[in-house]
Amino acid sequence: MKTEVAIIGAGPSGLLLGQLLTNAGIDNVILERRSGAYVLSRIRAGVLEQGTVDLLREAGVADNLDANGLIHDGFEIAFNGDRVRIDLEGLTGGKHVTVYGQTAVTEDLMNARRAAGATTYYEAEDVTPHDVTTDAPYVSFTHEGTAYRLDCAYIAGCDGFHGVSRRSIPAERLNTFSREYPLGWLGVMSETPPVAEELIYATHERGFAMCSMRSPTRSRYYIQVAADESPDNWSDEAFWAELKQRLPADVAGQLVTGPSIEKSVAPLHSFVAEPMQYGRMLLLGDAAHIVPPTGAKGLNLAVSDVNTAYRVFRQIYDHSRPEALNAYSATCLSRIWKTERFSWWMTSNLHKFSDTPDFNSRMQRAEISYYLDSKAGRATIAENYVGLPFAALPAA
Ligand code: FAS
Ligand code: PHB
Repeated sequence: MKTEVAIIGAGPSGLLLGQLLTNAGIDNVILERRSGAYVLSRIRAGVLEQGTVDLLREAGVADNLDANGLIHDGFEIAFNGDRVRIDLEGLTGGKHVTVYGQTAVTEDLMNARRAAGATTYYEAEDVTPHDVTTDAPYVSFTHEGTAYRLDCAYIAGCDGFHGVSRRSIPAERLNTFSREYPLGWLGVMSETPPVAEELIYATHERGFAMCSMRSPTRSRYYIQVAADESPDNWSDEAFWAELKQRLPADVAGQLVTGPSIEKSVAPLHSFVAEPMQYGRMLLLGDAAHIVPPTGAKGLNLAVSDVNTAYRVFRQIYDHSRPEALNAYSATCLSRIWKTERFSWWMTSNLHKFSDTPDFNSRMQRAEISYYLDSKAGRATIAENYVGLPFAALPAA
C-alpha cells in the first residue's frame, strides 16, 4: 500500500490536514486507533479563533460552522465580585471568536473526508512509524486482524499527547518542556440555556469557574478541582451548588440548571516538544504541545500547525521545494510559545493555588487588577484571545 502523506490520528489535526491535502490532490491515508464514534464522543474545545475559521473555510468544511457558529465579540472576567468585559472587537480592530464545539468540527471534517472518498482506517492497531530518517519511510499497522505496510513520502504525527509519533523519536533528539498544574477542570454539559450571552471566566476564593456554551440551548460549565479529582465524586446537584457559589450573585441568580449529559475532569498541563520534526515525520497539535484550556487555545494551536504543515507540503509538491520541510518546526514554535505563555498566564492568575493568602495570591490579584484596569492590559488579553497571526514560512 502506498501514499504520499501517512497521517497518524483522526482528531481535528489529522482530519483537517487530510482534507486540505486531498483538496490539493496530494494523496494521504489516515490511521486512527479508535472508532469514529469514540472520537466523536470526546467532549473538548468550544472556541475557534478567526484563523481557525478561515482555514476550515479554505478546506471547504465550514457550511455548518457558518450556519450554526455563534460569533462572540467579547467575553467577561469576573473578579472580586465585578464583571469586566474584554471587548474583543473594539480592542482588536474588529476581530472576534466563534463558539462552535470541537465535536462539531470533527464531525464536519469526517463527513467531508467520506464525501471525498479519501482513505481512513479506524480501529487501526499497533500503528508504528519506520525509517523516518530515510527518504522512504513507512508505517506498519494491523486492521481487522490483517497486518499492513503503508509506504509513504512523509508521516504526519497527529496522534495527540499519548500517541506513538513523539514517543518514536529517540529521546536524545527531543527536548521537552512541561508544567503540570495541581488543578483540573470538572466540566459539565447540559441541555440548558447559557447563563449569559458571552463566556465568563470567574476567579473566586473557592476556586475558578467558567461559563461557556455550544448553542442557545446547550451550555458548558467548568469548576476548578484537584488534578486527580473523579467526576464520580460530584452529583449534578453538588456541581450546580458549587458553581453558583463561585459566580457573581447576579449571574448565579440567572443560572438554569438541569441534568448533566456529560461530566468529565481534564487535568491542566503545559507541554512543548522541540523540534516538531524528525526526518520525514512532523508532529502536529497535541502530539507536540499541550496548553491548559484556560486560554481556549488547544484546538486552535493544533490548527495553526496544520496551516504550516499544509503550506510546507504545497511547497514540496507544487514547487518542488523539499527543503521547505526543514522550516516547519521553527515556524510553528514561535507562535506556539507565545500561545503557551497566554494559556499559562490565564491559568496562573485565574485559579486558586493556596488556601491561605500568600504573596503569590496577592500577586495574582495585582496582576489581574492591573490588566483589567488598563486599556493596554485588556488589549493584550484581547489580541491573544482572538489568536495571534499565523506564522508564515520563510521566503524561498
Ligand atoms: P487529539 O488528541 O484530538 O487527536 C489525536 C487522535 O489520535 C485521537 O483520535 C487518538 O485516538 C488518535 N491516536 C492516538 N494514538 C494513536 C496511535 N498510536 N495510532 C493511531 N491513532 C492514535 N482545547 C480547547 O481549546 N478548549 C478546551 O476546553 C479543551 N478541553 C480539553 C479536554 C480534554 C480532556 C482534552 C484531552 C483536551 C482538551 N482540549 C481543549 C484540547 C483539545 O481540544 C486538543 O487541543 C485537540 O483535541 C488537539 O487535536 P489533535 O492534535 O488532533 O489531538
Ligand atoms: C468550552 O466551551 O469548552 C471552553 C471555552 C473556553 C475555554 C475552555 C473551554 O477557555
